[in-house]
Amino acid sequence: MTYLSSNQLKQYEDQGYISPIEILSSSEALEARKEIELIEKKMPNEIEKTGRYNIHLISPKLDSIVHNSKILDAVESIIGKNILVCSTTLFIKNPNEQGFVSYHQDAKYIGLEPHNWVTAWVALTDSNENNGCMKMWPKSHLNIKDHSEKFDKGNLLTRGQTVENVPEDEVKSIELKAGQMSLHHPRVVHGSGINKSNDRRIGFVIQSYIGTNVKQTLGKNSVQVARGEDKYNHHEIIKRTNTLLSEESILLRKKENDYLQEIFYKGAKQKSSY
Ligand SMILES: O=C(O)CCC(=O)C(=O)O
Repeated sequence: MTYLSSNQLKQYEDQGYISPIEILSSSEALEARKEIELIEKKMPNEIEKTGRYNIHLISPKLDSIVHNSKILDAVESIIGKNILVCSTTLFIKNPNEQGFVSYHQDAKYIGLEPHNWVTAWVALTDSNENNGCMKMWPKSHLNIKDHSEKFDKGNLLTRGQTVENVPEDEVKSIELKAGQMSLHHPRVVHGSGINKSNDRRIGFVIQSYIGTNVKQTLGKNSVQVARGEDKYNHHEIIKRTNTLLSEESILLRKKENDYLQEIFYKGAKQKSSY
């Protein structure tokens, strides 16, 4: 099954990303935003900072996006028909906050090898230059680059990992409407600026969809089988949720998020404020 045109697949191969891809209606995106905001109201702090990972384990609406068949059809054309989901991240930028993301490559710190995986960035609000949309450096996915670790205040990345000297004139802004997504390669250099608008910018990032051959080399990631079958058994399989904020799912998410913290800070000299 495919959801991507041959031009889009060629764009992924040549440039390291595809955008935009239509996934949700604007009302479905709004429903997901409302579920996030309900969780924020019911459990303040639960999905902030180190809690921003794996919301799909406690929220049926976000779970249904992770298992959305249009997304999986697109992902299948890139990594093949056996697809695992290994984690998700909410990148929320509120107005009047200074959150930004330094230019980086996901593959440098995430421990997933080989790079038979892809990240889906689903816009739950419009995402544009004014509110700090993603920016990609085309063709930067051909090799791994050096990063420095800056730990700047406001940097939403765990160590402020930064690829220096990115040529701004080559970088492309990835503007999306609520409900659209981009797909990016594990090695493409990307980042984003601050939100200068009066509303939140919410990206729900499925990071990542991995092929069943992919191992976690820095620690442990549990997974859900999104499509096909897992013949390799490299990871523990965890359940999907159909109940908002069930006690069992909150505990499971906490355990998974603790594993992620170990991966993200492996060998780091300090921790970020996020
Ligand atoms: O949402 C952002 O601005 C950055 C997200 C990001 O770095 C990623 O999806 O890998």
